[in-house]
This record gives sequence, structure tokens and C-alpha cells, in this order.
Amino acid sequence: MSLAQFEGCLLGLALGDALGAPHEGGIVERLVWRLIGATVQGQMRWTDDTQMALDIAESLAVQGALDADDLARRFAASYRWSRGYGPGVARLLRRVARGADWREANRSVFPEGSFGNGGAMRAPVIGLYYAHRFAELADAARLSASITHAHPLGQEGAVLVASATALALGTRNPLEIVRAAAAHCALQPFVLRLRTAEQWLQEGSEPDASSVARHFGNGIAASTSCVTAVYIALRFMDRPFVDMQRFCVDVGGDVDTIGAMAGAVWGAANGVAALPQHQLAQLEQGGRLKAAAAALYAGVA
Ligand code: R7I
Ligand code: MG
Ligand code: MG
Repeated sequence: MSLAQFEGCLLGLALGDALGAPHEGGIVERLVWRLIGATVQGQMRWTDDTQMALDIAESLAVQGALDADDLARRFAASYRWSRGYGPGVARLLRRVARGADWREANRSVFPEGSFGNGGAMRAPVIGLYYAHRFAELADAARLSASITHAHPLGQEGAVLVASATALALGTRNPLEIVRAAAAHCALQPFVLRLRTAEQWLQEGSEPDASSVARHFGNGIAASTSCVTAVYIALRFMDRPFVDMQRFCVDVGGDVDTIGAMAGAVWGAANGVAALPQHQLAQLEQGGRLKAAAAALYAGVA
């Protein structure tokens, strides 16, 4: 476990997010992102995926522990329309900003809670923070997701992505990672997909992007994007980041989020020096992301 891996994880997440954002959504969303996808200095902007990951990292650094109330306040304060939040979470966070308790707000849009991938896309930070306390990781991932995602499927995605990130800090063996991460999952949509992912990794088969999308999904639901992202990160672990990112674009659908989760796991395994430096230089707020990684690392080292 090294600082370079923590930086690789957060910057890999942000880079996957920013590079994927132009490909997300329908024609309207893509046109809007053409207008707002760069800062005034011309740097690539990232979306809600990175913002919420930063919120968790900065909260953990300040509080020295996972504090759900502090996290809810930060999520609500950071909310900006222009970061492309999921529609349900956008409403929920505006309620929290007006004073609602997240424990009620998290069922105010969808009665069962959201099963979107918004709890999972920020979970790599939980993986970094709890890697050396692995027994506590699953509960922490669920709690961090539950502020906006009360649905068990939304939380299972967070557990999977946090586990894969934590495991990638300690081993570069894809099969070991997929098996240990799958051991944390109990819900059928995850278990079945993870079984296929393990099989593909084991036999070294390389299905094309449309086949990956067909089997695992490329949607906004946690159950149709988290296994996709973890599988892609593990398959491309020993190959260049840009090859992995291109594959995410080809898989299509929720490209920023699949790219963010895959980028985080890949970055945790390979470290910041392995990321494409020319693209990193184009990324907004790189200094803030590195500082957040350093503060997180200082909290666990
Ligand atoms: O999960 P969430 O934060 O969205 C994250 C996604 C990522 O792709 C980001 O990059 C950003 O673009 O948004 O936001 P939610 O609004 O909670 O969930 C996303 C969507 O999933 C919702 O807007 C619904 O379309 C769908 N969804 C549900 N639909 C019906 N019933 C989530 N939960 C439900 C549900 O219970
Ligand atoms: Mg996004
Ligand atoms: Mg997305």
C-alpha cells in the first residue's frame, strides 16, 4: 500500500470520469457537455462521480472516521447542476440542503431507495481507507452509500467496488481480486455476473465490448455497471490505461461511471505514474485530488 496507489486511485477515478463524460447520456446530454465539459482554462471537467469521491475523502480526512452526517452535509453543499448528478440524487440532495435528514430523504424519491450506481462510483475511497481494516469495509461501504442509496442493490455495488479497490492495493492477481470481492456479494444480479467475470478471467477469453455490455450491462443501475467496471479493470490491469478507457467507450452506456470505477481500481493497482501524464495534465483540480489522496494516506499509513 503506497501513496502512489492512493493517488493513482483518485486520479484514475477522475480521469475515467472526465474522459467518459462526453460519451454519457443521449444527444441532449452530450450537446450540453460540449458546452460545459471544459473549464475556462480549457481543462477537462469531471462530474458527480469525482465530486462525491472527493467529498468522502475530504470528510474522512477532517473527521478521522466515517461520519455519515458530515458526509450528507458535504454531498448537499457540493451539489451543482453542472456536474451531471443522477436525477433522484439531485432532488434528494436539494432536500438535505434545505434541512431534511438523509435518513428520510434517502427514501423520498424512490420508496425502496435508489438502486443507481451513485453509491458505488464514490466507493473506491472507502476501499482505500478500509483496506487495512478489511473486516469493517463492507459495513462502511454500505453506510457511505446509504446516505443517497437506501436500496440494497445500490449498496451492494458500493461493497463490490470498495472491496475490489482495497484488494487491488495488495495483489495484482485478477482472479484473487474477483473471488475475494465476490465473497462480499450476496445479491443474485451481482453473484451471477461475478461468476461469469471470474470464468472469463480464468480462461483468458476476451469477449468484445458489445458482448461485455450484453452480459454485464452498461446502465445507470448498480447491478448493470459495477461488475462491468470491475471486470474491465481486472482484464486491463497489465495493459495501458488508454486501452482500458477506449474499451469503456466501446462498452457504452454510463461511460463516465464505468470509466471512473474501472479507473479507480486500475489506478489503485498500478499507481499514479502509470496513468497517461498528458491527459492528467489536462484534468481540472489535479492538485486537489492529489492532496485528498495524500490526506487519506496519512490517515491510514
Ligand atoms: O445513482 P445516482 O447517483 O446516479 C448516478 C449516475 C451516474 O451515471 C452519474 O455519472 C450520474 O450521471 O448519475 O442517481 P439516482 O437518481 O439515485 O439513480 C439514477 C437513476 O436510476 C434514477 O434517476 C432512475 O432512473 C434509476 N433508479 C430507479 N428507478 C426506479 N426505481 C434508481 N433507483 C430506482 C428505483 O428504485
Ligand atoms: Mg457522472
Ligand atoms: Mg455516469
